[in-house]
Amino acid sequence: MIDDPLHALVQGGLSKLALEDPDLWDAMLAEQRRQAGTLSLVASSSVVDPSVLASQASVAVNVTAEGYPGRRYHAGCEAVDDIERLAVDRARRLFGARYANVQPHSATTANYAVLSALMRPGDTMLGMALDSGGHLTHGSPAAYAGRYFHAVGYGLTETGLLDYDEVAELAARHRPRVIVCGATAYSRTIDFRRFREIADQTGAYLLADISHTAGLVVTGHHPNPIDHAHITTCCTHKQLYGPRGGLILSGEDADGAAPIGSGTLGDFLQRTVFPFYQGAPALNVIAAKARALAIAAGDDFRATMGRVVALSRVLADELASKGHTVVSGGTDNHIVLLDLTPLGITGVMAERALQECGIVVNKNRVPGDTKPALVTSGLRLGVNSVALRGMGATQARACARLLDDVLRAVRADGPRHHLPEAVRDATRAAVADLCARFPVPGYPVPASVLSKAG
Ligand code: DSN
Repeated sequence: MIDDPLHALVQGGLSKLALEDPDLWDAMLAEQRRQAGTLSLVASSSVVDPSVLASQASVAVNVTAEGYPGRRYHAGCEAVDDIERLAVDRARRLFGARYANVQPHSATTANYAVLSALMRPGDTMLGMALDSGGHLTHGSPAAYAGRYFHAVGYGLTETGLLDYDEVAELAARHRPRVIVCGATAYSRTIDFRRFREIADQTGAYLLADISHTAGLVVTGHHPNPIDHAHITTCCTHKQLYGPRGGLILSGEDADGAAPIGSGTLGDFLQRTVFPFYQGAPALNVIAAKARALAIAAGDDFRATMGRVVALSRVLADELASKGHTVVSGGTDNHIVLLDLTPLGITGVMAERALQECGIVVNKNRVPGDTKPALVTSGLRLGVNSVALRGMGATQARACARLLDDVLRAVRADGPRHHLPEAVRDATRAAVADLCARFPVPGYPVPASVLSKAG
């Protein structure tokens, strides 16, 4: 028996859950087994360290604490103030930022807080178009940003590279209040300095959303936008391997004048999150953010990010050498975007066929795609999770082989897909073997995974 309240509480909770709520327990167990026994190549996901998981399962969840450390609207916040201060300090240090706000519930929330504080409905913003690799919050007509603001979208050149000339031309023509840079399905380096030049020439605020590349940024594998953008946002669950949540950061501009109202940009951003956009923060999630940020400052994380870049390149090169169409001609980050048009299958067919084999990916529109978002002509692959599992170039080549086998074997059967049984079984066996040999560090390997491995 472990005699400390943190262990006792969580262990007691798990025992109670197993006993009193078998339906929920079984579903949670099934999810843990699914993750252990499948190969996740979902670019927007990663895996939290068990200590991040434990931080989120803490009693900080019970505290209502509107406001900020030392200035709360509720009593009893001394310990959670320390938790939030730790998270803020760690975020600032990790990104080299002067200002950090760790309260946003997600990067979507962070983006909308910033956009709706900087702009009035109908004001103009310029962001990467969703079809070119941007995010819903960057101005898609399907989302709040595109509905409430006059959103203009920029895209890619014919060779699939971000079209900075188009950004400059659109900025000069439309004079946006905010330019958003950052992407969710773009595999190349983003030149934040160039974006800032364009923003300065046209009097716009520059917002960099680095949700997808935050881990590469903090380890020096991708340029850091902190001192180029006025404001930087990111989520903590994609490449920081943290809990589901967001951050707002600012560098040299943080001490400049607030866009609206008194004080500095940093003061403005504080007001923007609370009371303008959010109520009470989730302090247990902030505890988990603090833990993830500490891990992201360590050598193991740096090594993981090194593997991310290396794995991704090998995956892109191998797939290209097997004749697949890699959008943007390759990758500089964790993303490999495939255009499946030459194969005569849709993204959803490929996604489902791969899932049958234990490989989890997501269908994604590609530049110029004419298919709807739930069908698509492309697949987005990402290597955050497999890099954490310790896989290297050899395994990246193995993954490319498996992907190639399945993508070449799958056939359109009306709107459905057909995958020959032999390909499915062989791929499943290879996936099970990889999963058993490369478990997620700190996660127990379920017996069901070991038994399927060769
Ligand atoms: N932004 C979406 C993605 O990149 O998949 C979901 O987080």
